[in-house]
Amino acid sequence: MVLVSLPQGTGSRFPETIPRVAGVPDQACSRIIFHLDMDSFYASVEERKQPELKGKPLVIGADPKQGKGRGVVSTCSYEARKYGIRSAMPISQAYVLCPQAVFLPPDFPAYVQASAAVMAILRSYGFRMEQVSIDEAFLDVSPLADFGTAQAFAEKVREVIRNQLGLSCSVGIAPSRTIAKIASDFRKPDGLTIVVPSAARDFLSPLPVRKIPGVGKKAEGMLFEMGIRTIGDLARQDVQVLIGRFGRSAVSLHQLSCGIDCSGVPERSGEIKSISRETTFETDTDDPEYLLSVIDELVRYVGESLSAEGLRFRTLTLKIRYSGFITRNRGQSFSHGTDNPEAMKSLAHSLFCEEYRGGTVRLIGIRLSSFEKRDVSQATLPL
Ligand code: TTP
Ligand code: MG
Repeated sequence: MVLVSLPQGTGSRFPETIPRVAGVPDQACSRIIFHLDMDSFYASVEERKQPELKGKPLVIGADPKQGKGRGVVSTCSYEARKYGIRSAMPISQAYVLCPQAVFLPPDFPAYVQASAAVMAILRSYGFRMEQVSIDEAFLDVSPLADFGTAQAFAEKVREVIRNQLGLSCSVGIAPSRTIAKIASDFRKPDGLTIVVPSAARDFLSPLPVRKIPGVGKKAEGMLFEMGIRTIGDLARQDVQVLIGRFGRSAVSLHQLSCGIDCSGVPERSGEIKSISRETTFETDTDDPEYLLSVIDELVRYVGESLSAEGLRFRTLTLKIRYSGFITRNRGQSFSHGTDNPEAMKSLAHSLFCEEYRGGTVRLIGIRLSSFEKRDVSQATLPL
């Protein structure tokens, strides 16, 4: 566990308030946000099924076909990461980096089931909760009143997940959602990082700007050109200069870099509006066959989430972002809800064939929306 400046034995001294931000009441910022992210999730579920895989480099994704395979890495164990393998990397590249790794195809039903078990544990504590992906969720644990109690709570949750599910996770606790997310990533795997309000700026300062959620390769490149590499560099930059370069969104980015951030956990709207998954390529690609294989993987992923939620969808939207940052969304709706995987796949393929006229692609995504509850007594609707 990493404890960032939690005053010794003084849990009850909290909540502190962070420096006042113009126009934002102090109260809005005195939150305690908990973020949990499972460690190498798909790979850990596979290791739980086959314990003999533990300690070996393990890659989950497309078939590498002796280095000739298409498709991408979904994730890999921390042992495989030592070889430079990462999520979204072409599987052929992963094979070159570590041919002796164990390569396994994804077993989505197993991951959806493990995810549901993790989320049920988190939900059982009764805090406001937001699940943001298959393996991560935020809780607003402000009712615990101080960071010391929140730390004890996080240790308990991690122990329950380890004992009941045999899986490890990393947790960040901080005064805001964004800082909690950065904190959970700070000491992965199996880490716990607490950032009290007064330590937020010092915690963020040495981290690379890329650690800020939403700062991707492109924004990172622009910041590098300005000589900004760390979040501390960003904090020292004149905010007007940043606005000139990035627009108004630079204001909250700059405030965050100074440790000032009020993002919280939204009220659960009750109904799921969409299920989506996207992949940003390590290297932009213009290979349609490869793009289709990635679409198949994304379709499988959203399809499993759809069935875990007991839903049918009517609208599928394909998103393609080209290298020049032009983004195109193309969607189509069925007249009836369906959860048929083949229907999903063929619609996604036909949208791709309509949309794609060549050019290098940076990101591709699939979104399902317009849901209906699945009637369990009904058979799967045909296309
Ligand atoms: P992540 O939480 O991003 O990754 P992870 O849990 O494997 O590893 P970490 O310890 O760094 O958190 O994603 C959760 C799962 O989502 C991951 O196990 C596989 C899947 N996934 C993909 O299929 N493709 C992707 O590009 C990414 C990033 C994740
Ligand atoms: Mg994870």
